[in-house]
Amino acid sequence: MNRQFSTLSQCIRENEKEFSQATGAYTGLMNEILVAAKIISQEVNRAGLSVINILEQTDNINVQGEVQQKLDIFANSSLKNILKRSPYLCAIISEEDEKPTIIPGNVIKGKYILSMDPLDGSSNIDVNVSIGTIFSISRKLSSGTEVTKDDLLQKGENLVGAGYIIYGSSTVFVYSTGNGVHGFTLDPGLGEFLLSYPNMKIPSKGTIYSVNEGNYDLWSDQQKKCVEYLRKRDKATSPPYNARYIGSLVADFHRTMLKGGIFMYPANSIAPNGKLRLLYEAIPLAYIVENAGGKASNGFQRILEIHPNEIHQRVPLFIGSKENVEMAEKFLSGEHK
Ligand code: AHM
Ligand code: MG
Repeated sequence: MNRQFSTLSQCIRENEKEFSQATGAYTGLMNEILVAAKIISQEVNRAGLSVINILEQTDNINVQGEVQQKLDIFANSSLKNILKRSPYLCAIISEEDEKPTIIPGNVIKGKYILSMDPLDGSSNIDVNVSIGTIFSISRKLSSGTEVTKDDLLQKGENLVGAGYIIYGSSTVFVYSTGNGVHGFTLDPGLGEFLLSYPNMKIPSKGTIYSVNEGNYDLWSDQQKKCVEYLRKRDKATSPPYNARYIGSLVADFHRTMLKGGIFMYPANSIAPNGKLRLLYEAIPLAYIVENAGGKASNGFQRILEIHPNEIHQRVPLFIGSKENVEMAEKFLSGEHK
């Protein structure tokens, strides 16, 4: 049988050829992430088999004050064990670690910094709901022997690439280096990610909204009005919206990429900056969605223009189809009533 397919490694290599000054470092780094993704995928798929051992919560509390589960720790250490030995990286920022990991031998020669949420949505593991890894890659700006605060806290506009891996009914790896967004599905038999979503484009408008409405009472009046508008059945010009909320960011985002619509995690009176983290959740997904023709905002400003002040900073997130995100922004500014 003569099957025509492209693997993720082939596409990454071909992508490198488009940059005349490429040294192969980025390709090398992506291949290391890819290996870690396969390891995590295998472990996530086995999680149901060893419910007691793997899913038992550990006593560790992460920097966000949440109970870490064993698979979070497994994903964090799998990625870090591989990436710490990478000659291409000088620092790793992880949701699970209070401080950035600086790789001492690489501060001068490692030209990239990786920010990641190793296993997002981990409270969903024990109910078989999709979970995911989110990452972004930026360049070290300074040339000295230290990784500076400015190197670590860069705007999303500076990214060199970003991606996410969803561990769902299949494992899908989606990434962009600023030149389109491509998705690959893991063929478990071959152990290879095969191109399944070439050049992904998000619809300019969708009919799905995704938000935790359990927080309704805590929202601003403008936020309430926005969701009330989406729930109205008597709009003459638009089809009615459907609500979908998984509570697992990568899964909610992946659906939004494919079907269009809007995912929101707004500010509320208890969490004035929302829940999601700027550096390793909002920025990478904003980079992906913009490269697919969509939009990402904190309600007032483009996510990729926000300058992070600290590595675990939170940000309200409105992400998805361009028209839907613009509509939400109009509600928040009071322009749309
Ligand atoms: P986590 O990083 O601790 O896994 O939390 C992030 C998750 C996201 O996946 C999801 O979008 C959000 O939390 C859901 O929050 P809520 O339960 O408040 O709706
Ligand atoms: Mg997370």
